[in-house]
Amino acid sequence: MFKKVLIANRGEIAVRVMRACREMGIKTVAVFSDVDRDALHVRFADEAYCIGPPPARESYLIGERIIEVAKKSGAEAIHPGYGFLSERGPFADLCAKEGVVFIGPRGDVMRTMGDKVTARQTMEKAGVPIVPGTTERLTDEAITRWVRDIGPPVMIKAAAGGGGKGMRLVKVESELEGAIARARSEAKSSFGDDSLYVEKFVEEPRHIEIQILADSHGNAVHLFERECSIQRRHQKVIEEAPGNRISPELRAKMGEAAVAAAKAVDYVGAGTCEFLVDKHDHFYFLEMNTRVQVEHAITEMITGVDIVKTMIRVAAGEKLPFAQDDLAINGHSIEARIYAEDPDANFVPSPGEIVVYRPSAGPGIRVDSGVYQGAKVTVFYDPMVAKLVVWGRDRAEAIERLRRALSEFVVKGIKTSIPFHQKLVHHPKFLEGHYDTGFIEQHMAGGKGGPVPGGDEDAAEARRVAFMMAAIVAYKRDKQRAAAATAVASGSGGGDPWKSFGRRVQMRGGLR
Ligand code: MV4
Repeated sequence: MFKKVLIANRGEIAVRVMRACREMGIKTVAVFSDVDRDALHVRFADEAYCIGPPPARESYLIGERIIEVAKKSGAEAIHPGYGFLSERGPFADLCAKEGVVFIGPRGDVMRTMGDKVTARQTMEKAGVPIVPGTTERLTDEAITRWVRDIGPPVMIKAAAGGGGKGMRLVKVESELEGAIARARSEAKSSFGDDSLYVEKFVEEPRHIEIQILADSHGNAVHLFERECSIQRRHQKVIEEAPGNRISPELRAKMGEAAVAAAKAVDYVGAGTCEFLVDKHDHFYFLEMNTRVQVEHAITEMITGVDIVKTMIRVAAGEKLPFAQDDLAINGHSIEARIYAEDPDANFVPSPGEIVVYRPSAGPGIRVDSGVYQGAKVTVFYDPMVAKLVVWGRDRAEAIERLRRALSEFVVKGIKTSIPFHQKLVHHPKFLEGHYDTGFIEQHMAGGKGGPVPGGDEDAAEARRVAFMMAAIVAYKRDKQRAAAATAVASGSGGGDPWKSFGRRVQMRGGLR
């Protein structure tokens, strides 16, 4: 087993990975940007290295620098968490070349799944049902012909896309020409690749995903499903495991399909197959996420499997410690993602200092968080501050506990999405467990954002970028003032009221 692992991430997932490492007797190395000097993940690590300025592309996304820290610190492996470098094929390749173990699948597997057209071809060959549509990159003429043949409604999607970017719904043929043009230009500007393909539109779908784990000895298992249909503008808000109204037969079929998907690409590590499930319980492969996901914890709660420890074990070459028949569902789990956003002001980011922080606790509660009382939430990174995860013997008990936990969670100094969650967990449709991906739009006032991305999303992105630009200006100004005023005390521990496991190191010379 590895003796030391570098965690190339921040926030709650970095802390989550460090907890797995600490249980396994593995030393941890954190990396951090200038603005994260006092972040929880830095305090949690046995050692921590500053890797650059706040914008991710100048710090958390610089693979070469992170590998340099791995070598300098003697870490044998890198865990990428989610986001940042986690699904970048070139980074996994670079790790392999530099002799550092990447805790995740190979770069070529990420590329196969990252390109939606190649992924569809691969799944079709493996016998995994895909949404009816094309498995080639198409010219405008070919798209038009295909849509005339099969008839609307269809979805035009970017081959390089995913998560809803570069996607257009075409309800009538007259919309086609404009939709193709907009999808191409959005795909070009977002991904630098304007290749498109077409799928039949699945009406009122549910988003059901299957967690898989695979080792390098040819073994793969699934850990059942998660129901992730409650999303707002392609951002998940609530997830449940197991799903609602999923029959044992459907569960078995979807699980087998996900394992077939993993085996088709010689997958190693933790991954997730996303499916759309229609009204008739037909399911269709949508995409595969080749990383550990935010919502992995609810699967841990119902299976008792530590997904993060398992991904570290298989990355070290160990066999999966269980077979499919060893796995079963116990109870019900729900996650509420708590964001630093104002639900009463159209979910604008709400950065600032967390003045009071008192997370929920007690029976059936797990809180995975990257913050603490006194910590600052900036606009540089994802606004999720905590995951509130509950477990109950059945769904009714899980909901009781979620309501209780939401009512006792205290965050002051910033606005959070907690009030939105409180409304949501009292909605009759939620209580029935009878909902699809249209839930927030149809049932939650103020949760604007349709099933199809449009100008709204661009506006939200523009607003986020504007926030970040303002923050960079303010950050530089504050830094200059601080430098002029005094030489800053270095190292950790001195007067620190919070437990820190290790030392923070300011990289010099080669690094910055
Ligand atoms: C679809 C679809 C209906 N039909 N594809 C949205 C994000 C991206 N991963 C795929 N998405 C969708 N693709 C076909 N052929 C509906 C969606 C969709 C959706 C999917 C999962 C979860 C939430 C969603 C919200 C709106 C639309």
